[in-house]
Amino acid sequence: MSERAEVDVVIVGAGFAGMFMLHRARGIGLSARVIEAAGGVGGTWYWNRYPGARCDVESMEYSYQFSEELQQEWEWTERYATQPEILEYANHVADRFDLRRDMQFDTRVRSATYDEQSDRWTIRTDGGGELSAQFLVMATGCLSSARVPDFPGLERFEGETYHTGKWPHDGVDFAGRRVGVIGTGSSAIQSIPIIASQARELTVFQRTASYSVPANNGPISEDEKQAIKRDYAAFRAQNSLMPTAIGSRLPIADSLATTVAPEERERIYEERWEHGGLPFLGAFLDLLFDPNANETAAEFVRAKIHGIVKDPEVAERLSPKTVIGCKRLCVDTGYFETYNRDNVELVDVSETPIDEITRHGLRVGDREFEFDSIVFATGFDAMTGALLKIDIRGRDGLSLRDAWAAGPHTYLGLGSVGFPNLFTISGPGSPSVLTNMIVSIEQHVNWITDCIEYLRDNGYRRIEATPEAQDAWVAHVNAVADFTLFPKCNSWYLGANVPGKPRVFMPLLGYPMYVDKCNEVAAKGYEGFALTGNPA
Ligand code: N01
Repeated sequence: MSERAEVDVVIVGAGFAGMFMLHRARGIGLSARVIEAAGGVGGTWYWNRYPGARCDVESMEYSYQFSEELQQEWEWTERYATQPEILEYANHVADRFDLRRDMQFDTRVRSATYDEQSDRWTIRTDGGGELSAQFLVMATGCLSSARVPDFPGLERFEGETYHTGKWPHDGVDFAGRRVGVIGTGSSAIQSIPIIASQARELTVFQRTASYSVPANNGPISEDEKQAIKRDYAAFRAQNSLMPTAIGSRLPIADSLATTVAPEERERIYEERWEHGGLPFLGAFLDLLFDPNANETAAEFVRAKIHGIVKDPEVAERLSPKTVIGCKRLCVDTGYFETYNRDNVELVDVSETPIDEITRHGLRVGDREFEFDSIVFATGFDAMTGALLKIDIRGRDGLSLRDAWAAGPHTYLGLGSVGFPNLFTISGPGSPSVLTNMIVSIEQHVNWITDCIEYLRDNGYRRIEATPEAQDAWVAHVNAVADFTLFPKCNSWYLGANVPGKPRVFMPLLGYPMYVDKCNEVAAKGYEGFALTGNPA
């Protein structure tokens, strides 16, 4: 039996974006319903339960700032929070702000269709549900569409398979098992040391070696927490001035790697390595712009790998030859050390790829491997995957899949031509994954809420990006990317990890300038958007 609900806003996704969107929508008196495929809140932190899953943004920063009470009362225990702790935080927020009563779990949105006569979206879910809403907000996440490559024979394997991004809720005990891990990105790098400590044998299949910097994780001291909590607002304000909206306590240096004396350069890299984590890439201003500067940081990490890994051949295989930072830098705890264990083997599949999955394992060239379990740490159809899984039809029946066939086209990453009253939170064309996601999410949700309030207060019923503004914005996002070294690797930022996906750099570098632009657009009555209605 089908039901039809009428609301002001339908929000797709109950991760950090969907939760805050619901809270803000209620705050301006809108009726709203969140539709979520998972059985609970938390988005990426609901699904990614693989061993060792943690955030690579420090916990005092990776949290909401909209409520002073919330940020004062919540106690993080470690510098980098574990997945269970972040999920607990998400559940706490859902309870504290009474969000669940407007959330529908275990429900997947199949389609969304815009009707020009009524200026409303019809949203259909699996199980036959139907909703009608004036506004549709896609809070579907950037890394939520887990991807297993199309290996021949996948269905033949008789053991157990797992994807890091869809991990069983009860956990997996690898004790006594022979395990194969495919992939060496962030998820693999976090899980491999733990799987290696449990499994009888672990074989890692590496196509591209990754740069990784130690997390140097540990408990947060009471003093450090209190120092931040004494003036949390000032701490947040400082972070929002950083290009990535992270790390004002150790910001990007203003010196150049290419002009500083070599001994001083080494000292600075050493200092950042000891500090740990993503700020390593901020050691010099030119690291992501100048290939010669970049190579000095890359060489420093390669030397570290050779210093940690005892077998020089394995160390060489683990040493990336690509630009450092143009794929997301990994942050680890004991990753390279794991290759000193007797039960761990690294197999390079960069030249001879995995040919097929077999009944008992997999085959690479003439070598057969037998496993009890295979772990796919093979990543996501990032940024557009979750959106394009839904059959979204805008004006004149235009499908989003067709509109974005050559790559995503948006204005500010918030709206797209042909799709009135549809907003994307942390959409392609916005800083999103190049920032602290929660900061970017709050900025987008606040902008969207203010925009809807403006439309309502001024008698408009429809908003849509104009082609001119969108074209100029897409050109701007590309120009910014081309000014950096980001387009130099086959990263998921470019869609290069998904065969056939258009190669377009999707996020925008530079949070503060982006925020200024969004504020300016709003201040000018949503310049670059066409507004329709009967303004008062
Ligand atoms: O995915 P990835 P991920 N044969 O795409 C390999 C965030 N995150 O889940 O590089 C063999 O990075 C692929 O090889 P290659 C973070 O933003 C954050 O690890 O394409 N191998 C690569 O090694 C991160 O960037 C945190 O050549 C194949 C791996 O699979 C993003 O999520 C933790 C293959 C995929 O790596 C995604 O990370 C975890 C094939 N056919 C994730 N296909 C933290 O906050 C793919 N691969 C710390």
